[in-house]
Amino acid sequence: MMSKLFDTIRAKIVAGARISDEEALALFASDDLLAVGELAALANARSNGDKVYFNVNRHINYTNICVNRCTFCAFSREDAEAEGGYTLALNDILKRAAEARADGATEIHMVGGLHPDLPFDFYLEALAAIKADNPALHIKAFTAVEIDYFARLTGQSVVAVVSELKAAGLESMPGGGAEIFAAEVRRQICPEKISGERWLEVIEQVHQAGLKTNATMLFGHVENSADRIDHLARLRRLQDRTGNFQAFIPLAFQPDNTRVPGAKGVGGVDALKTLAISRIYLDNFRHIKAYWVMLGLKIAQVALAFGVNDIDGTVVEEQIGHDAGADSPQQLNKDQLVGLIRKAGKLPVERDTLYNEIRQY
Ligand code: V47
Ligand code: SF4
Repeated sequence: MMSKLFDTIRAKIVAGARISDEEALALFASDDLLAVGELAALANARSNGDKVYFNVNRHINYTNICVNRCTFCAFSREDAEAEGGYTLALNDILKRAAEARADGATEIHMVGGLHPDLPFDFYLEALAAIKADNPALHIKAFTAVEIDYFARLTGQSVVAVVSELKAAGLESMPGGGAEIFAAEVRRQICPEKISGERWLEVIEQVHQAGLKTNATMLFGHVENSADRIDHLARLRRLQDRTGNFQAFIPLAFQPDNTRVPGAKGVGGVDALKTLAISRIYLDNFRHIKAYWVMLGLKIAQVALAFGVNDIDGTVVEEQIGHDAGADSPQQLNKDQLVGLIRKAGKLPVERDTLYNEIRQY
């Protein structure tokens, strides 16, 4: 029976047709990890060949103070008095950006908590100052959650907020804050956060403003397979309308220091299956990214045989996953990324944020 499922899906991939939600659910139910992975590898090879992308980037998390306090988040703090609470001054941000540029970075990935007191001008000034110092550095910053927060903070529309951020130097957005769209799951893991519907609505407006973004899915907490498929289905529909998603990034939940009852984190089999099914289901996403910070280097490398064609970047300073117990390194250098990809039998390609090729190795 299962082999019929795999035959049907293989035929669809070859014909460029889409799999249904029921077929995706059946893949999640299958124990044949290698068969799922092989289909994902086929789908990936058809659009990306042997190429695996990475970039040289640096993360800057400007504050961990956040009014939301999602239960899965070990990074956030209630206020400045809480132990470990911090907010970077503009100079600290600029120092990090200057170091990134000196290290050959092409991208700054900048996100943070929803700070109760920082004015919208703080973010505009940070963008403008980074750009003034480093005109060639691409700034990928803020999630839909932050954009919605800025809109509420300023009493402006999403369109107006995005246009000010763009004018100050924002060039694209990462994919965070999506978590799992289903309301019942959000009620348990991020009751204060904007709804899944709002996340999609904000991103649609960002796409209409001409910015590319990524999309993520936080998996391995309280959600089930149907919730994951629902999440993928909503992303596939939005991508049909805008085409401005670049990469999809399943984020493996890290449970340490979090407040999600009973959540154990993600095993290697589930991680690989989820990446593979994402590749097969999201036929309109060109790039599926294995974020090594959350997956660990070994699973991220093996994922390259399971439909993944992007292994993220050098990262340099990561708080969100490591505060929650991720046992990956803080940073990788270019040689390590190239080595990981090469030893998986793939062709390492350094890219910029918009997937222009910088160099093949
Ligand atoms: O939105 C928070 C997640 C996200 C935990 O777009 C956690 O290129 C696992 O979105 N365990 C931020 N995940 C990170 C993110 C990202 C990372 C790398 C590349 C890109 C990209 C985007 O991290 C949050 C949330 O979903 N997160 N806590 C945790 N305990
Ligand atoms: Fe705040 Fe984001 Fe952490 Fe939620 S995941 S508590 S919104 S920093």
